[in-house]
Amino acid sequence: MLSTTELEIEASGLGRIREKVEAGERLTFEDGVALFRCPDLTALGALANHERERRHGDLTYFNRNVHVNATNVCEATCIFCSFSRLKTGDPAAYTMSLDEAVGRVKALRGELITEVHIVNGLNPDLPWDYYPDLLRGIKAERPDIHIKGFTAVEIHYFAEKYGMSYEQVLIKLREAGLGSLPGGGAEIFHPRARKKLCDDKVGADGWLEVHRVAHRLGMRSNCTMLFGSIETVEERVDHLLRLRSLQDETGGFQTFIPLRFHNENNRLRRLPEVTGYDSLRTMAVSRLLLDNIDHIKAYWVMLGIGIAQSSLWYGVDDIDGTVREERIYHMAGARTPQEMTRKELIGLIRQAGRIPVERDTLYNIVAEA
Ligand code: V47
Repeated sequence: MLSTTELEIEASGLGRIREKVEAGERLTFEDGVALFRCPDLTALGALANHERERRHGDLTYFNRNVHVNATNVCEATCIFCSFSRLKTGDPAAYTMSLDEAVGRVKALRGELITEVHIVNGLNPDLPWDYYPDLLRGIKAERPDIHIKGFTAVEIHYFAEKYGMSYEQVLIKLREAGLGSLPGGGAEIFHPRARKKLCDDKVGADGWLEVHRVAHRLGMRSNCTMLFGSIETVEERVDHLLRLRSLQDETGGFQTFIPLRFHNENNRLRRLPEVTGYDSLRTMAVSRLLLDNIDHIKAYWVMLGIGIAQSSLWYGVDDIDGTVREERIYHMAGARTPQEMTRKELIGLIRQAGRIPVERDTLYNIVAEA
C-alpha cells in the first residue's frame, strides 16, 4: 500500500519519477522539466527529501569560513552583477594591496576558521604575481587554512592574459597554496541565456574544461547555477545535465550551489525578486537530477536565512559557513547579515530538526556539533 506521501506524489503526477528515484534510475531532461513544472512543491520536496535522507540522513554540514574579495575591478560586463566596476578609479572600485588582503586573514588570528574563500573581478591592472603572492601570504599567516579560490572564469582569464594553459595556471596556484576551486561563474550554460547574461566571459565549454583539468590534477571543486533571472526552465535543466555529464567523467565536484539571483544595483533590476517557492523547487530538482554529486548547498547569504533553513527538507544537506565579509551579494541587495556565528548556524540547523556537522572544505568532519 502506498503511504500518504507516496499518494500525494502520485496525485501530483510525479508517480513515474518517484518509481525511478526509488529504483535508483537516472532522470532524463524531460523528467527535469516535468519536476520544474509540477506546481505541488510539497510532493516535489518529499521526493527530494527522500533522496537527501537516503544519502545523509539528518546530517547537515557547515564550515567556518571567511570571504576575501580582493578586487571588484572587472573587465567583464555581466548584466546581473552589482559587485564589479569596469575600471580602476571608477566610483566604488577597489583593489586591495597584498598587505590589506592578507590582513583580512591576519585579523582572524586565533579564530577557528578553516577556509578562506577568494573570488575576484577580472582586473586588467594586476600582475600575475599578485595571485600566487596572495595565496603565499595567506598560507604564511595561517598554514592550516584551506584556500578555496578563483572561479573557472578567473582561471580562464589568467590563462589568456598571462599566456599559460589552464593546467599551468592551476599548478602554479596550487604550488602557492590553492586547495580547491569555488563553483562561481557558471551562471547559465545555455548559449541563448549566457549571451544575454555574460557575453564577454568564458563560455560553457571553457568553464567545464577548467574544472575538468582541475579534477584531473586531483583538485576538488564546486559548481553553481545562477537561477531566477532570464533563463527558462529548459535552460536550467540543460545546465544541470551538463554538470552531471562532467561529473560522470571526473567525479571531482563536491557540492552544487544554486545561487538565487538578486536584482538590486544591476542592469536586471526590473526583474521581479526570486520567490522562496522558486528557490525551494530549484534545490529539490537539483537534488534529484544531480544523482552523482554528493552535496547540495544552500548558501544562506543569498537565499535568506528562512529559506536556507526550510531547504533542509527540500534536498539540501549543507548550509555553507559563517561567511564573514561577503560583498558580492550584499552589493546586489542581500539583506542577510554579514556573518553568522557557529552557534547561530548550529541553532538554525537544530531548529529545523537536523543534526549539525562541522566539516572542512573537503568534507572531512571537524566536529559533530
Ligand atoms: O559567479 C553575482 C553570482 C557568483 C549576483 O563554491 C550573483 O562554495 C545573484 O562563486 N545575484 C560568485 N548571484 C559566488 C560564488 C560562490 C558563492 C558561495 C559558495 C561558493 C562555493 C561559490 O555569484 C558569481 C555569480 O553567479 N552573482 N552577482 C547577483 N546579482
